[in-house]
Amino acid sequence: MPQQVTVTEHIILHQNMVPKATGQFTRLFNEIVLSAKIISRQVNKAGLVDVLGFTGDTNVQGEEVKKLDEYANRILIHRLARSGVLCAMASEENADIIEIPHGLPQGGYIIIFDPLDGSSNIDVNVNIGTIFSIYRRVSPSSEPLMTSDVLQPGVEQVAAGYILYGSSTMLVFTTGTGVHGFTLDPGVGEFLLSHPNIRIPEQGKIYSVNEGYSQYWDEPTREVVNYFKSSENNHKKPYSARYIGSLVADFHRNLLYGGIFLYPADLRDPKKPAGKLRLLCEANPMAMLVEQAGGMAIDGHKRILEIDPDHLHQRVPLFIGSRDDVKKVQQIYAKYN
Ligand code: AHM
Ligand code: MG
Repeated sequence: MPQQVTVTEHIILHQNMVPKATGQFTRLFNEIVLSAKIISRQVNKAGLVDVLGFTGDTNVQGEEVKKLDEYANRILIHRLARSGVLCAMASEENADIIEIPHGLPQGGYIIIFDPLDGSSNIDVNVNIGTIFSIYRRVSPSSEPLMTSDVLQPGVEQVAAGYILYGSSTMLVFTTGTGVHGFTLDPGVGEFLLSHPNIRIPEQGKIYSVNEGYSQYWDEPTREVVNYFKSSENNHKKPYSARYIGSLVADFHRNLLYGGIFLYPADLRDPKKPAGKLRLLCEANPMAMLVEQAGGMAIDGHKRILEIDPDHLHQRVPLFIGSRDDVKKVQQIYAKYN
């Protein structure tokens, strides 16, 4: 422990390298870290205290809200609002932009988060995660916040990351200078640097997709998945299928081992031709992370990070992972244009 770098130490060291650093980002990050510890503690107690099951409410996505979803959302909103450096927040669980309560100090950052991703796994003790994405306000602080401050393309993110509640709790993030992973040491209650400078292998051996929906896929998606399953691919043998159904866990495994995660467009529901995952709170932060680790993220054709969002809960098809694997997807999709 004495030689190990804590996440706070890491952030302070890197902030000092940024000209005109004011310490605001460090304050925001400290609240993310504290929220992660509080949520992790509650996740670990699931089954012992009454936090499993549903609250009885339905969220903005039309999904039933689990008690732990609601708990994580409440903790994040409460803690982050108190960082004193935010002008707005947005959560997967809230229909609208969340304002900073009157009387609390504000600043120039905006945070967007999915408080507890992979909810279907909560009650069965399978990995879940928290995802976050941070932007700077663009409009002058003397004027009212604009919707366009929150609806920025992913290239404008100043930081992004996730907390994975797994066999251990990990915080993985980027501030634009590589991807770093920290593991929570429960004995001392600190996140310690365990995975410095993560690089995703250029080509993987794993594909991750919910293949149960294959009858609803479009032609290019079928060809893509057949490619990874065939022995005619770059790898010369079929990729292994791995799908947890928790984006954070599926992404984390592929980040470390290499591979591709797909959540394609789904023709089941004509109102949702863009698949299930949300651009702002899921696809963009993961896209920033994967690019910082040397991988790629596209919607089939274009870079996720360059998509101009038009609403808060916009969905997007997502193909993300090792560079060569995602490039292959792009080539296959281009044939169908
Ligand atoms: P959630 O935010 O409601 O938990 O939904 C997102 C999750 C992702 O973690 C995961 O990749 C995906 O939904 C799984 O969806 P499906 O069950 O359709 O495969
Ligand atoms: Mg989610």
